[in-house]
Amino acid sequence: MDDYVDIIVNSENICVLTGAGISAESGIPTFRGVGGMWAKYRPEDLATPEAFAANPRLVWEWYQARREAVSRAVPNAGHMALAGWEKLARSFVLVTQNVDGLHLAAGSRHVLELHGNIRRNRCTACGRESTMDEITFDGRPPVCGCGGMLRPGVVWFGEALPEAVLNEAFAAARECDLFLTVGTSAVVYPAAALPRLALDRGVPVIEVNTEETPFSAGATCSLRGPAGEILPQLVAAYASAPHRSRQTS
Ligand code: BJW
Ligand code: ZN
Repeated sequence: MDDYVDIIVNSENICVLTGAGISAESGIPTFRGVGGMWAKYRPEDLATPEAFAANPRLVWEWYQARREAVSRAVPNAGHMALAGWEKLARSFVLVTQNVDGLHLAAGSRHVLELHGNIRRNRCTACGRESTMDEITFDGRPPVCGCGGMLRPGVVWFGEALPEAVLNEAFAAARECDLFLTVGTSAVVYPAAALPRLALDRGVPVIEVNTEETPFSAGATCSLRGPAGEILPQLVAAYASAPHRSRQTS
């Protein structure tokens, strides 16, 4: 890591892409890899519009169980470190694939939720949005005031990501001078295109992950370990750089 501290501390416009791995230390299971949810469930059985149309009850049960885990979870040292980093950098955009809302709970402000938020619902008929606290789940898929069936407010395979949010994420990847990927297997598009876009511009891309990923070999630097341990070290180095201490004192 020491070889890359200079690159990190001299960066001012930072873009970070996070995935399920950053919330693993808050007790939320990842999708793939060791202990991942999809060792038990096939994504096409649960996270597609087709799966929902075929068996809305099964999909709702899965999401309600995950919502319970999310509502018990609190941000960990990795989330907190990113929230602190945002306060130190000139520009800091936090793009997340996570639907658990833990970056906002940690105090991060410039958060782009690419895949929606599990705490929200959307009516499949009128599009009205509601929160998870506004519904009761008695085993049957809940229904909107208009009579339409509600669905979780997340993005499933084959669905478009929210356009304005995605555009802002691409702009951040095009404008940053440092890009970090944290706790993502980097296999789901279009999110996985963001670090590749930064690399193609010659911008350093630092990966933080407990395991090797398909992106590791191409990354400028791959830091192997838990985000909750590595991110606080990066932020401490960033905060204590001599030129930055002068600016903030
Ligand atoms: C730690 C750690 C610790 C553990 N510290 N690290 C072929 C090529 C290109 C694209 C496609 C293709 N075929 C199909 C597509 C498109 C498809 C796609 O990318 N598929 C690939 C799988 C091939 N993409 C889509 O369909 C997207 N939409 C789209 O393309 O629309 C086009 C369109 C345009 C216009 C009109 C209509 C359509 C949508 C993708 C939606 C993804 N949705 C999900 C579910 C969200 C809801 C929910 O939560 O239920 O999003 S899938 C799931 O994967 C979830 C995640 O956000 C996403 C990414 O996973 P993530 O975050 O990387 O987690 P993991 O588990 O994979 O990795 C965790 C990592 O953490 C691991 O590496 C661990 O090692 C590490 N780790 N502990 C640090 N403590
Ligand atoms: Zn409705």
